Amino acid sequence: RQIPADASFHSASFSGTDQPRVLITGGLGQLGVGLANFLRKRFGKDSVILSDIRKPPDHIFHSGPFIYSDILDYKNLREIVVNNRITWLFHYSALLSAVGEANVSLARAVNITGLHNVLDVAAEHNLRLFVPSTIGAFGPTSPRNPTPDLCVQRPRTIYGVSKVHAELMGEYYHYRYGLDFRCLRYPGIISADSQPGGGTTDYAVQIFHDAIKSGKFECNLKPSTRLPMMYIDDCLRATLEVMEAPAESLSMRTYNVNAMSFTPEDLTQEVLKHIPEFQITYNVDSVRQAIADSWPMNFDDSNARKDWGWKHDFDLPELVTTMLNFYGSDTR
Ligand code: AKB
Repeated sequence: RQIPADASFHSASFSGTDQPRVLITGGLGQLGVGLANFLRKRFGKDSVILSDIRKPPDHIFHSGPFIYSDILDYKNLREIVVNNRITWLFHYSALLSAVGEANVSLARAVNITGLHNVLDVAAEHNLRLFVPSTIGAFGPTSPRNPTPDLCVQRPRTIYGVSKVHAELMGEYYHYRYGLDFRCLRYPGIISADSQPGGGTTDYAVQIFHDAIKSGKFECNLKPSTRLPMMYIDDCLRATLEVMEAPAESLSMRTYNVNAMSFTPEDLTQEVLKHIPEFQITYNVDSVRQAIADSWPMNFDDSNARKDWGWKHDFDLPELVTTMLNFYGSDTR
């Protein structure tokens, strides 16, 4: 692997006016397909390649370029970047918080070793690299209400540890080699057409499916558990906005982004406005509850708002209306 010995190659082959050629890793997770569709509207269908190690469903395979890519296989990754003249890489492969605790060695391989491959290929080929981080990069000793960008980060999950590692490694490669690394710490992301898998904030997606399907939902967090959340449209827009922001506007390379904070109780009250017969019960999962209790309750994203003009569109009422409308069952 050949990483430049200094930062002199910085922006040698990419200028902000070029149309990017995009690769998305971990493309069949909660966010990849939505991001691909969003970027394809902006940059053209063939400019955005979705990749994963899993076989895509037909509708995804036919909606635009899809390729096999294993982030643990450095040569495979490099071949894809070279053959497709990739200039922007969105690295979405990761095991999330709850599933990571159930399989620490796999989480360590995917989230840490995989990131090393991605950083090296991005540095070697002068890519602009986006890596999502998370509220999970904070822990019980971080200030939780609100949580600023810069504070103590001592997460107690392998997911959180791997994300702090990603933030620090990306920033190190930026300062050491000139890598154009950009990172947002996402709150829990709520999406209608794609499912999360193995996260602590998943309840806030599942509740809509179950409310529509059966009018009932069993929640695995306590009613008073407050966590930062965001609707997927805001998440995708924030991601593109930070990627397009002029480098001079970025006073740092890892930003908190936020939209709202709510508890299962708050969310239930809002769902009840649409489905008065909705019923929630609680069956707390101790692993998820311990994780949630160590995470931010409110996220301070004032630097993102100040530096590159971040502004969310969806608060809780719009989120609930949109999610229920998506399933065609807004009963008002
Ligand atoms: C999880 O719950 O693990 C993720 C996250 C907040 O990073 N959704």
